Parts: sequence; structure tokens; C-alpha cells
Amino acid sequence: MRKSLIQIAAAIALTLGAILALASGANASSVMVMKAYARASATATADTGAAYVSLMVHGGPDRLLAVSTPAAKMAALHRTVEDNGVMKMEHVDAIDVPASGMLEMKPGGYHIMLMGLTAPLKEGGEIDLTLTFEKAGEVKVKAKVGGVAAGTN
Ligand SMILES: [Cu+2]
Repeated sequence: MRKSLIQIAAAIALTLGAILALASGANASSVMVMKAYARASATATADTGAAYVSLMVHGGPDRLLAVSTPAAKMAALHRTVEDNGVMKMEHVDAIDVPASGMLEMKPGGYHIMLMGLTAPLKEGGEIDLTLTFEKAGEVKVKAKVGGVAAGTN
């Protein structure tokens, strides 16, 4: 009897500790991925590709710092911008997501640039992406490979 009371007390102490730990990380965040897809390669010799994720940050704010994938030698965060009527891509160091906010990557906007594809991306396939956030840490995502123009139709 006495022993079980001590065990209960210990369990309560552990629970309180966990609650305090959560409360102290007031700006912690977790990420919920809603959509993830990549575009199929248009040719068998394609060396680059693009992937897109849509996600929600619970808590936060947070920042997406990096992406990696076994499907390519390198993955980078890019944004398509219009410069004097010409669409071009630029590298971004990080993407800020506001507290309880959303990040929606799409063709013509933010995207994940895949450079040095290990194999052409085939429609119907799937690639693994690891997103690294400043607060939420690593988030693993599976992206479905859609058509060559996936995301615009
Ligand atoms: Cu790009």
C-alpha cells in the first residue's frame, strides 16, 4: 500500500515535470504536412526536378531551414520571382512560417529544387523528403510524383 502511494506520487511528479517542460517551450512548434508532391521528369536525362509541400505550423513561429532527399544529390529552397516580366528562380536561405501559420509551396512560388537526380522522377512514384525546421526539427515526408505539370492543373 505504502509502496504504491509512493509510485503514484512519483508518477504525478513526472507528469508535472512534463507539463512544466511543455510550458517552458512556449514557442515550440510542430509541423503538420498537408500535401507533398513532385513533378515527373519530362525526359529520361533530366538532372533537376521540383517538389512542393504544403504544411501547417502548430505553435511557432518557425523557419524551414533545409531539405534533403535520397532522390537527388542536393535539394535547395527556391522561389520563382518575376523580374521585368521574366520568370526566374532564386535561392532562399530559409522560409519563415508565422505562428499557427501555413506554408504553401506551388509552381510559380516557393519550391524545393532537386539537383542531381539519382534517377528520373516517374509519375506514380514516391520520394522521401526530410524538412529541417529551426524549432520543430526534422520532419520526414513522402512526396507523390505527379505528372510533368503537377500543381498547375
Ligand atoms: Cu528552382
